[in-house]
Amino acid sequence: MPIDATQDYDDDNVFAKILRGEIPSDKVYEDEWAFAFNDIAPQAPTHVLVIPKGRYVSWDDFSAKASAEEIAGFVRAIGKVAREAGLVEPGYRLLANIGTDGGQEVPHLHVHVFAGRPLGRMVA
Ligand code: DGP
Repeated sequence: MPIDATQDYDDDNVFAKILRGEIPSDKVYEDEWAFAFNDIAPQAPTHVLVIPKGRYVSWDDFSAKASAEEIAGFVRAIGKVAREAGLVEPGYRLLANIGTDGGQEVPHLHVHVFAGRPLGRMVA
């Protein structure tokens, strides 16, 4: 069920539990600002989720409230995940779903990293 991106942060969401180590995940990267792990239902040969360590419901929440340091750290972490996985060539796709029409299901900001096959031309 897609979520309302304007809701308050829910500390019981599944990615909060992954961050706290309460449920397992297949970690691929971690630093001060971000945590990255393989998606449980991959839609491409590589399908990684990168999440900020801070409590942000969505990209909207994050872009409005996060500090410049947090934003820089998160954006750099996404780039690092892709570089360390060797994705820069032949390329990859980043995607963040936001709110009901965006199809966001987990109320903790996450950026999808897709790669490993030609992904085609993106159309909404
Ligand atoms: P979105 O629709 O953008 O909110 O995508 C949520 C993604 O999160 C979806 O691709 C499946 C993934 N996901 C949901 N629950 C879990 C989980 O417990 N572990 C992992 N690794 N991924 C999950």
